[in-house]
Amino acid sequence: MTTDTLFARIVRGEIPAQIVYQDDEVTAFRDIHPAAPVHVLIVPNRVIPTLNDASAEDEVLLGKLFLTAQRLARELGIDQSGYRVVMNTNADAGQSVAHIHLHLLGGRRLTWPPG
Ligand code: DGP
Repeated sequence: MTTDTLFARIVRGEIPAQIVYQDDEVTAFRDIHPAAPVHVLIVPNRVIPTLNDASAEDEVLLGKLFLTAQRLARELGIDQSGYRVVMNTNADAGQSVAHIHLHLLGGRRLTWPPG
């Protein structure tokens, strides 16, 4: 499994990004093409290419991605107004980086269903 994804390079500090949170397991940074006033990507530091590749061993890590989104939503002031957490998988969903990432979106009224 490759460890050299674009997001792994951001995690390692080799590519600049506006990091809003980082610990030993997860990193959160601003999306370079924000689709909403708040648009943060939350990634595991360890590469899992797609959700299809996750296993029971990743259960706690996947939960941590969501709890990080919850905390950042609060810290960024969108927890009460509302926010969306999305993980795209493979081509039909538009996944463009093979390193799983949660999108945390908020700060405006989001439409549903997504396109
Ligand atoms: P997805 O389509 O779900 O794979 O989302 C990938 C997101 O990654 C997309 O919204 C744009 C963002 N992105 C791509 N390249 C970079 C980068 O170099 N830096 C940052 N901060 N975000 C990036």
